[in-house]
Amino acid sequence: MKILVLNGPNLGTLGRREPEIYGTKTLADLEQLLTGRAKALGVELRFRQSNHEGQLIDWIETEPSEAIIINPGALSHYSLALADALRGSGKPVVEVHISNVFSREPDRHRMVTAAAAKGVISGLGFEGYLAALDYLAKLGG
Ligand code: CA2
Repeated sequence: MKILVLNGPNLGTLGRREPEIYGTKTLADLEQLLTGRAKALGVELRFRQSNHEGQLIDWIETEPSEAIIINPGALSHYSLALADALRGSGKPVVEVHISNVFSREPDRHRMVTAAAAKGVISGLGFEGYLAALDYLAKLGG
């Protein structure tokens, strides 16, 4: 089984800013953590990060995978285009947020892309990605 792991705007600089919200670990640390778990599960992961909405949509449309884990970053709160692409993929999607968006500013409580996901995990840090991976691996495909 192949799972596409997408991270959206600003997540390429994880670990370098606002550590009180996002922690001190980098995107490379996250990828290493997930790769370890994926090996144990017998799942193949494909990692992509972009600051651009259109690039994320292109990957959703073209990257081969049976399921998607996505942290759309702030695009979660307003991108109907990204929501359409996720819905259009017909694949099981789990949306992950490192921080608990519901304990933050009201603008972050609006979750547009979440409606296109099977489920959403918010506030568990990198553990949220691991939980998403475990769940999707169980679904198989
Ligand atoms: O909690 C999350 O994972 C977020 O998706 C992160 C997004 C934010 O806009 C969402 O509301 C929640 C990106 C925040 C800025 O990215 C940074 C990355 C590294 C260091 C500082 C900020």
